[in-house]
Amino acid sequence: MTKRNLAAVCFLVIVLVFSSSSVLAENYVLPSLREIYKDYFHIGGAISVASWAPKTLISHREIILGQLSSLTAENAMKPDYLQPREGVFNFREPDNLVSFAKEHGMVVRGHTLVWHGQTPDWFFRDKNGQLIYEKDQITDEDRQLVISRMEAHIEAVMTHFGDDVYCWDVVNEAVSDNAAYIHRPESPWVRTIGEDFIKIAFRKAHEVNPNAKLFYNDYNAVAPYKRGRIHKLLTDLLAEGVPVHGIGIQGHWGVDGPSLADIEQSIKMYAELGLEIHITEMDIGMGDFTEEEQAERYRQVFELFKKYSDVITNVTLWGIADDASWRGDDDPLLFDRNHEPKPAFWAVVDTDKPWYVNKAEYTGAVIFKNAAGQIFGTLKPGEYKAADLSFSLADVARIEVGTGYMMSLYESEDRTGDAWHFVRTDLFDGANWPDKAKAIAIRTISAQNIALNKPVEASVLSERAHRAVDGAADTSWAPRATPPYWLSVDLQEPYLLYRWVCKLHGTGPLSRISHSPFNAADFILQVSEDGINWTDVDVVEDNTASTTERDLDLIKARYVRLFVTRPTSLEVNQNLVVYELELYGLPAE
Ligand code: 9MR
Repeated sequence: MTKRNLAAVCFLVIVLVFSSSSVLAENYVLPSLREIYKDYFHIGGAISVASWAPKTLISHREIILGQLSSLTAENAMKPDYLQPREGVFNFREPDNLVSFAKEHGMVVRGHTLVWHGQTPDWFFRDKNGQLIYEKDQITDEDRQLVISRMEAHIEAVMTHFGDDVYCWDVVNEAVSDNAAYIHRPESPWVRTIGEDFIKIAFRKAHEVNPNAKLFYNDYNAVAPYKRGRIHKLLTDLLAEGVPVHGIGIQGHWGVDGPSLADIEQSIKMYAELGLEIHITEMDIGMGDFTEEEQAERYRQVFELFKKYSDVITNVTLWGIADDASWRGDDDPLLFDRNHEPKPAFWAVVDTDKPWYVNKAEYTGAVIFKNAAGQIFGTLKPGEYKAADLSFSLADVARIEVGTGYMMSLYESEDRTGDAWHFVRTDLFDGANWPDKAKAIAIRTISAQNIALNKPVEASVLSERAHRAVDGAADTSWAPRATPPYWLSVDLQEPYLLYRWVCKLHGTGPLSRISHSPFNAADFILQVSEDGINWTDVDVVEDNTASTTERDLDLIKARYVRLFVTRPTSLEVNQNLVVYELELYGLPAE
């Protein structure tokens, strides 16, 4: 279709796109992960109740009540908290956590009895106050003293909480990161008691409360460099009849790793030992990835957990919302700093669907706000006559269109004639809309990258140009030539583009940094309907960002070209690297 034809059917396109992912709707009931996953596993969260920390049990109460069926004290059941001095116990805050859980029908995971971290020195001092693990000669008396303290701590703590704490991370992080050892050699427990401290701890815990499920908990428990040694430790303990019932896989992960294959293989390895599996401290740091990529990663991981829900019985997130995470700026959780659900939350609501579909099913795909910014209407995908709406378009000052949807307003009730299309989030003046718009259609639009594996050409290094559209994060089109030069994609049919993404040098597997002078500095996105005449649609200048991600006013294109005039910000290095050019749009017909 030529431009003239387009005009002939009065296809008016007015799109003001801006990409803030502001809250879609305040007037809906958030789905509950606790309910959604009740036939699979507990959904847990680490809660901060420690006297020295912000109390998320209060500040994040609504999310905790709505979403969780299992609570872990982030710090308040660790040895330094419970027994800061020998015989002096501090149960007040953890008791509050336990009462809260009981009141609301939640279980409590105990974390942790024996660890090298957050454990006071007094455990390891002899009668004279000397640190036993610093001695040249450790006597049997010294060893027995440390064993008796460890056992006394286990006894006091497990007796105090009784069956209110249904499982314990009896031993935490005892396996070395160094391939030469199984047991972390520098652990004060190993240095005073010896490697047997693990057996002694589990046996004591079982004796104190035979009902409690006893876990060994560790980080990097799915990483090939470490999991073999964790597996060996557990195998040996089980062979000796030590009462270990489960493995806690912490799950402090990233968007790009560990791989699903490593996670799955590890689940199988541990399950084959007959152990129950808890994911005990899950969070997925954003790194330089987008919220959408984080969401997709959460979706995949939860999909895998569901597949193994016969052995995985608890999935606990290490925190509640990004404003209270030990990972600081890495925003690794399902709720943002304003306690609003992130794409990652919506992704796990139903792992069979994209996050934005799940979101739209609850919030509506489009929300309508008045001049005061209040929501007075939402619409799910579908077709509507303006006259039938439960609210008046006259009140609309602003609309917000969810990712993956397009709203069209039509001049006629039968949706022929002029139409205005809105993609993503839109600010608009309500002027004349009630008179003009007689019908509304809200449709899903593809959130797929339409450049993926399409035919490409380039003015230089053409034989490698396909690497920029192959979807692989580690293959690139990287010409060394005198600019300007270009790479063009044939979309094979006309599209209305609404967004483009360009992944440059810094996104590469060896760099992964958000800004770099090696990233392309000046480049232009051009479109064409015939592959001959090109129009500039977006100009990027003085760029150092590794990922360029920009919205476009809906623009029709069959061919798209990346035209590069300055391949880096450096005089001395003129090597361009494009890992991926992604294009998003709707078929123009
Ligand atoms: O989240 C906990 C943080 O508030 C503490 O400062 C930190 C100190 O050791 O411990 C964090 O929790 C850790 C958990 O107990 C064991 N696995 C690693 C967790 C993150 O560091």
